[in-house]
Amino acid sequence: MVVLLLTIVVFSLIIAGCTAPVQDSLAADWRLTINGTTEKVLTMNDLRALPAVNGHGYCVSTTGFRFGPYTCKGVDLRDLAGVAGGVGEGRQVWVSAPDGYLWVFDADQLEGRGFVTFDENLKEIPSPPLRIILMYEQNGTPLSYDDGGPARIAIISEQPGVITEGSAWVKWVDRIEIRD
Ligand SMILES: Nc1nc2c(c(=O)[nH]1)N[C@H]1C(S)=C(S)[C@@H](COP(=O)(O)O)O[C@H]1N2
Ligand SMILES: [Mo]
Repeated sequence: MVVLLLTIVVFSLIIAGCTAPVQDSLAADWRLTINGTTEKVLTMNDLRALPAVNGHGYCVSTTGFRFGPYTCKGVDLRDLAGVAGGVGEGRQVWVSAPDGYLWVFDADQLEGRGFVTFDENLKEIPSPPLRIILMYEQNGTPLSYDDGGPARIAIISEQPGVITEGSAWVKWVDRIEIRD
């Protein structure tokens, strides 16, 4: 009986060891550098400890391919900038990733304005209030590498069905800079 129990325990540990850590190490090895008036480096636990926002996200690539709709959870970009001194009047936020990809958000966009938005038929619609977040959960699960994880920019809205341009959805974000 004891042997059987031990066998079960050992096998459970082996199985857990083979499945869980892949996703875990993606997040565990990740660091986010935020450069403002000061510079801060955050871990995934630090990111998750900041106030979380939820919303609907849906984007389209330049080729017309749609990604989503998703429910998105993350941290407002203004709160992230706040960690390193905040976004001053009229400044920009530069968001980049290890592959060299960079996207710049202006002061208006940080307030959720000035984005081009589409309905599900890709017909342009007036933009509702939006929010830029650094997303770490998509549809209730940690963001996978293929989806741009562990952390990716998402442009979210309160109501579903609002599509934004995919180019702003920076994948694998590891650096945020506040610039003039
Ligand atoms: N780091 C990074 N993020 C990125 C990109 C990229 O090349 N690198 N491409 C952007 C563009 S142009 C689009 S449309 C979306 C979806 O791109 P995908 O089709 O390569 O997933 O991700 C955006 N985020
Ligand atoms: Mo794109």
